[in-house]
Amino acid sequence: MGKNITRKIIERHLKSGSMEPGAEIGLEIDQTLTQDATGTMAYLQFEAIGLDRVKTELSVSYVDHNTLQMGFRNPDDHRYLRTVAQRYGVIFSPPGTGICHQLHLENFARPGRTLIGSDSHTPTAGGIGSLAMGAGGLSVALAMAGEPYAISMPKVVKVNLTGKLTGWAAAKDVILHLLGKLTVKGGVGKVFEYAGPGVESLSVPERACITNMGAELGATTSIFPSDERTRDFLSKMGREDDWEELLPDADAEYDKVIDIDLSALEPLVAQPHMPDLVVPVRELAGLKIDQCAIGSCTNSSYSDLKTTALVLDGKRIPASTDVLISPGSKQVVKMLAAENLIEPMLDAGARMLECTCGPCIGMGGSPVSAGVSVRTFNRNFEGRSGTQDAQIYLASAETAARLALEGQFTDPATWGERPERIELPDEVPSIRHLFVFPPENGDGVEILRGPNIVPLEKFDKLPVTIEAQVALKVGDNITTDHILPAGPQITALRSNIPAISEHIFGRVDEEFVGRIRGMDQGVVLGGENYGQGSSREHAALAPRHLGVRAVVVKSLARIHRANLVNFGILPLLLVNPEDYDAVAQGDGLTIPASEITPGGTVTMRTGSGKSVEVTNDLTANELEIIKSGGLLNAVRSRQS
Ligand code: MIC
Ligand code: SF4
Repeated sequence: MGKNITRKIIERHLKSGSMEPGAEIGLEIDQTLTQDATGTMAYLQFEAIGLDRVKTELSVSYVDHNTLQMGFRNPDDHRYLRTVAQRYGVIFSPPGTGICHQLHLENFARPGRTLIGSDSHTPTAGGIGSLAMGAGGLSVALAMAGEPYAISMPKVVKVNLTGKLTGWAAAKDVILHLLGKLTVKGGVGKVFEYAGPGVESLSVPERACITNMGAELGATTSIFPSDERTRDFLSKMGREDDWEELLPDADAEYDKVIDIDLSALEPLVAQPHMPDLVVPVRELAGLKIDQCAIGSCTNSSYSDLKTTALVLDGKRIPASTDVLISPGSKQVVKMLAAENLIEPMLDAGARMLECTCGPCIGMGGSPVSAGVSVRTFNRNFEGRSGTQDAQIYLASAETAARLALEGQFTDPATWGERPERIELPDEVPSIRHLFVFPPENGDGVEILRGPNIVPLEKFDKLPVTIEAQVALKVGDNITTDHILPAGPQITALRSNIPAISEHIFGRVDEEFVGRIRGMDQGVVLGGENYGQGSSREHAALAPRHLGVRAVVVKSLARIHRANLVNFGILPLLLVNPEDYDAVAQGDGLTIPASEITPGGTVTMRTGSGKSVEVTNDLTANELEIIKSGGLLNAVRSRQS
C-alpha cells in the first residue's frame, strides 16, 4: 500500500501502538516549543520531573503572548523563562522577537520532524512538512523529558488541490472554505494532508496559513509535502541543510479525499462568533467597519504585510476605522523596512504594533462597544477581543487591508487589480543572533523566580465514588476562552493557579467560582465539542484546583480532553445525548468512579434518583493516569 506523508512520519517516530485509526500510539518527539502564557507551567512541570537537561533534538521557549509588562508579574515570568531555558538547554526567544509559530517556521521547523507545542496553532509548522501538534504544557514537559507523546492514530484526509488562486482570493480563503464546509468539529481525529497539482502554486507561508487554521477544524494537525518550494524557502532562510524531500507515494492511500479547486475560490469571511460561520465577503457589502487588525500567527508573514502595504500605498484609511498591524517577527519588519514598506502603512493611518500576538488574545486593541472588527486572525469567539459585544469577522490580509480603506464591507468585484502575489526576496536578513542559545552545561545557571510564580500543587487520587454536584451546565462548542478567558489581567496569572482559578468560567457565569467553592466536588455538564480552541492547560488545571472531578459532555475537543486526563479530571460522554436535558445545574450526581473501565459504560445517579448512562473513550493508560490523580503523579509512581 502506498504511503501518505503523515503515515511516513508517524512510522519513523512510532514508539508504541499500532497504526490503526483510533488506536493509541506513542510518538517520539524531535522538537518542542512553548510560549510564555503556557510556558511557565510547562517548565515548572519539567523541573518537577527532575531531569538535568531536555532530551529533545531542539526545544524553544518563545515570549509572544503577554509582553505588556504591566506590573511585575509579566517581567518576572519572562525572567523565569529565560533562566530556566538556560539551565535546561532550551533556546530562548525574548519578548518582541516575534510570534512563536512564525519564528519557528522561519528558524527551526524541519520537514519530516515531529514537533509538539504548548499552543494549539503549532500545526503552522505543517506548512514546511513537520508533523506538528498542539498539546498541553505538561505533555510538552514530558516530551522534553524524552517521553513519547500519546495520541490516537488519526485518520488521514487528502485535501486534493487543483488550479491556482485567482483575483483577491488568498490562502486564508482555502482554510475558511474548508471550515465553512466541515465546521469547527469536522476535523476531530483527523490529519488534513494537502496534495495534488495545486500544492506547488502555494508558497511556504501560504501553506503555513492553511495548516495554522486547521486547528479551528479541531484536527490533530495539517501538513503539506516538502518539495522544491520548501527547499527554496529554507534556502532563503539560510537553512537549506534542514531540507529533505517528503512526498506521498504515487499510490498513497487516504481515509477520505476532499477536492478543492483553488481557481474557484473567492474572498471569504467568518462571521461572529465562530470560525466556521463562513460567507463570501460580497454578501456583507454595506456593513460599516470600526476596526481592522492585521497580524497573528495566521497572517503576519512578509508576504501578508507586503501585500497590505501595497494595498494601502498612497491611500488614506477613513478616520472612523482604526487599523492595527502586528508583524509576525523582527525578520518580517526588517524586510519591510529594507523595502520602505512601513511608510505606506503609517502614511495610510495604520498603527504598527510589536511583533506579538497582541489583539488576537485581547492584549489591547479591543474594538469599540458593539464594534465591527475585521481581523486576519484565526478565532472570533465571543468576548475574546476584550469587548464582549464586539462583532469579529475573520478574513485574509488582502481582504482586511482592502476593507480598511473602504471603512465598510464592499464587493471584491469592485476592488480592481490586486497587487502581484509576493515571493520572498533572494536576500532574507537573519535574526538568529537574537535568540539566546543555552550553554553546553547549565548546571551553574541560577533560575530566577518572582513572587507570581507559585509552585505546583499535588492532587489526590480519584475517589472510589464521586459524590458531586453539577456546578455548571453549558451548551455546545464551549471554548477554552469561555472556561478561562485571556486578556492582559488574567493571562498575567498563568503561573499562579490559585489566583487564576478565581476567573474560571467568569465570562459565562460570574457565580461559578463561589458556587463550586461551596461544594465538596463538582461536575461540569456540557454539550458537543466541549473545550475547543486553545491548548491552555489552565482550563483543566484550575477547575481541578477548584474541585471539578469530572466533565460530562456529548463530545470533546482533542487537546482539552488530553489536558483533563493530565490533571485527573474524568472526561465522560453521555451515552444518550438526550440525557443532557434530564440533568440540571445544582443536581447531585453520584459517579461510581472505580467501576469505570476503558470504553465501558457506568450509570450515574442524580440526587432525584434518575439514572444516566455515561461512557468514555479512554485508553487503559489514560484511565490509570486519572485514577492516580494526574500525569505527574503517574510519572512519579512509575519512577519510584
Ligand atoms: C490562543 O490562540 O487561544 C492561544 C492564546 O494562543 C492559546 C494558548 C494560550 O491560551 O496560552 C492556544 O491557542 O493554545
Ligand atoms: Fe498568538 Fe493568536 Fe496565534 Fe494564539 S492564535 S498563538 S494568541 S497569534
